[in-house]
Amino acid sequence: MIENWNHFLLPYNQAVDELKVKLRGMRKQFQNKNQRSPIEFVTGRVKPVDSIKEKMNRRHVSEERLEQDMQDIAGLRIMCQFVEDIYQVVDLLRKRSDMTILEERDYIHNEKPSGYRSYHIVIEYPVQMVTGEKKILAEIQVRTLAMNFWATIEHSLNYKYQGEFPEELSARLQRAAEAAFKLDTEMSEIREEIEEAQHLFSYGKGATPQPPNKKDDQ
Ligand code: 0O2
Ligand code: 0O2
Repeated sequence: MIENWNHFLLPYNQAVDELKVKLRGMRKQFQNKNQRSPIEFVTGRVKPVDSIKEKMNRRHVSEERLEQDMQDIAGLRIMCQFVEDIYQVVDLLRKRSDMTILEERDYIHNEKPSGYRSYHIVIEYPVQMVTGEKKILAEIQVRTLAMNFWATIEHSLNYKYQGEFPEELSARLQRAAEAAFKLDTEMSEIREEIEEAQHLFSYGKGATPQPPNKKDDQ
């Protein structure tokens, strides 16, 4: 019986705080090199206790198995501009030595029946506690801004309908998900133009200009 949830969740809170700093740091490093970052922004949360209990009931997860069987008690989200950025971010995460990737789920090319798209990674992450090291699981969801827009709206509608969408609404959401993906595809196709414009725009905001075509390898 978990008697003190605050105590149980302490390493998860610490992991989310640390991972937010680290993932946001990746964005800063790109900006510092005057390069476009594949990461637009990062959010994170520890699953509220009520949601943990609800998911335990729904999935028949016992308290003894909670740490191993609920992979998203610590949840991070990385938002990207382009679909290609998602795979660049995933590659960067694979190379890190401060986390171990346990699972990857590509819901971008294998979208869920709802229309949901994102790339999910489950990591094992060591947290340094005063009592020693504690390895916890965390889920990182990597998605485009368009995928995030769709998922946020669909998630809030879920609260209203408790997952039991009327058929018409469900079909509309699936069509909206396809439209969002079409937007992502279109944006990828004009990506070079967009990147050039964003680079010029960042000069205007005081970034140090680089000579054209200079490979930025510092
Ligand atoms: P809701 O209604 O549940 O969406 P700071 O570090 O101070 O800039 P802060 O306040 O810690 O920011 O929050 P942050 O990092 O902006 O993100 C909090 C939000 O992240 C949550 O919103 C979630 O929507 C979202 N989030 C991030 N990762 C996940 C995840 O893996 N799963 C889920 N379900 N949500 C995630 P709220 O405030 O909880 O509101
Ligand atoms: P929260 O905190 O409300 O976000 P399953 O739950 O069986 O689909 P599994 O194996 O536990 O899946 O993990 P999966 O599918 O890789 O990831 C589950 C999480 O992905 C969900 O967390 C959502 O954050 C997100 N997700 C998956 N499908 C959908 C969807 O159709 N719509 C939206 N908006 N989000 C989705 P939880 O558990 O719902 O918790």
